[in-house]
Amino acid sequence: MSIKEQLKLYFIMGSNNTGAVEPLNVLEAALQGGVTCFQLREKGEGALTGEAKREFAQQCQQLCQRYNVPFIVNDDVELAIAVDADGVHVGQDDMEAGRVRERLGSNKILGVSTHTLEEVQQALAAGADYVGMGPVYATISKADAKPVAGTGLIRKTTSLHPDLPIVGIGGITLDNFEPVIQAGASGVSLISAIASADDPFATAQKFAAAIGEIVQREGASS
Ligand code: 3NM
Repeated sequence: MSIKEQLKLYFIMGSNNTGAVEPLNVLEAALQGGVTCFQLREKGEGALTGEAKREFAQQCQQLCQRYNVPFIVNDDVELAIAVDADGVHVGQDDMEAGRVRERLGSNKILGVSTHTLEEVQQALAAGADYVGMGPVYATISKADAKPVAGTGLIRKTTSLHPDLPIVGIGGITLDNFEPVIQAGASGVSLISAIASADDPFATAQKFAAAIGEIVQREGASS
């Protein structure tokens, strides 16, 4: 599967994103529902550290392997290497992307959060496989999120770099994801729409079906 295909429905979760529900149950439901990529993002209040984080990471990884879905670690390059994750995602305030690529080698997935065309260029030069762009809409899941960006940069970047896999992030729901794909993103990345859903399985399934439809429609018309 190409990276663009893997990015279609990119679920992000930490152990503290699922309220009273057991996080591994939410992840398994999401995988059964059809998420195509998973990122472990262990951040904020109550986030696991040390050995507990590593154990949780391995439990998530085992589930992802069972469903044949890439397991990406947010920010923690050493953890990713220790568990042999499929890749790493870094933001602009994390380890510099070029150094991450050096640590990971060439056969792992590297994703970088970008907010300007210059950051996109830098990410490409550093060897990024895909870029994340957000927040497209207002988000409650990231305390230090930047101002809402809409889909403008996704559109601009798509026209300059049509082959670059892009994923939109921030406040994305079943009701508002279409413009993100229409702007040129390969997929959507989200936490709360699935992690806080009453039925994560059904929600992931609806996303997967709806995104599949629109990607096909956009592909046919371009
Ligand atoms: N990064 P939700 S927004 C992890 O703008 C993250 O780079 C963002 O969570 C960015 O789907 C965000 O619940 C949070 O809004 C996404």
